[in-house]
Amino acid sequence: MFESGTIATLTINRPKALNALNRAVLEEIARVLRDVRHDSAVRVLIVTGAGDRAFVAGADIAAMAGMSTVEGLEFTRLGHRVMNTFEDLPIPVIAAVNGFALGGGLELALACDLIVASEKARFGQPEINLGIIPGFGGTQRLPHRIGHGRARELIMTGEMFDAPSALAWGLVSRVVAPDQLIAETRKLAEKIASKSGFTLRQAKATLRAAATMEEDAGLRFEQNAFGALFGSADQAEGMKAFVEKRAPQWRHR
Ligand code: DAK
Repeated sequence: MFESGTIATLTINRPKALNALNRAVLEEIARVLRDVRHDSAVRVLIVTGAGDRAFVAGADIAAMAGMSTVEGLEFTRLGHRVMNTFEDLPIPVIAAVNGFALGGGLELALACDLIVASEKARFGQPEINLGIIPGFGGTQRLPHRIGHGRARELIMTGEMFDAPSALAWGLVSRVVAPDQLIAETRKLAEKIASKSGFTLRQAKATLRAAATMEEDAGLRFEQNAFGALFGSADQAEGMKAFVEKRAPQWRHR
């Protein structure tokens, strides 16, 4: 389910199976993300789950149960492609986690820039209980977000954790009442969308470099991105507006 606009919302809509990700759902997400990438009107994307029980309860276990090695490989490739596409979107992406975010569901949230959680949210990488390990990027993205020690314990025990723990560990940036989740996430999205879209793209690319590059390369990346902003319409406008004591009128370029 996809609603477009300055702030677009992608809702994973398979509530009977707690929004578990099967091939059809992953392919649909990939299609929506292609549209988002080419829609210059969209400045922030919110991702959430349908219903009040789950964000995404993981990859579809019933569908995976009978997979051959080749099918499993194809499935994990498709999943990685979708997670990478989220991470590679040039605009900020916010996960609004309304319930269970387990396995592939937590991995999907980890591929987003920010996570806002309902007080009812429950997180975890329970794959170990199924005789597998996280297969959509969790072994790499979870330690980047919350540190190696905690990530090791969570992946090796498969234990779930709640929203206050997720906040304390820096996984989520806000925890809100369940009935306020979408409104609060939209408020955050609107605040971000009120900035220059062009500058936000540079900020996102540079922040990503912090996770994917060695520090000296990342610092050079920052210098280049910072330098490239000089000469942009919005750098000129932002500084002129400050001097003239007025709000900037962003041109998003
Ligand atoms: N897949 C398929 N169906 C699921 C599901 C899932 N992950 N999670 C829940 N469901 C379905 C249940 O089967 C049930 O369906 P019906 O029986 O009603 O038809 C319905 O959703 C409601 O669930 P429950 O009846 O179980 O509800 P409860 O409140 O009792 O329990 C729960 C909620 C979230 C604690 C429980 O459903 C649960 O433990 N679900 C599984 C969570 C989980 O283990 N998630 C991780 C999945 S593994 C790979 C690529 C990727 C991955 C791995 C490998 N390669 C191919 C290499 C990623 C793996 C994962 O994400």
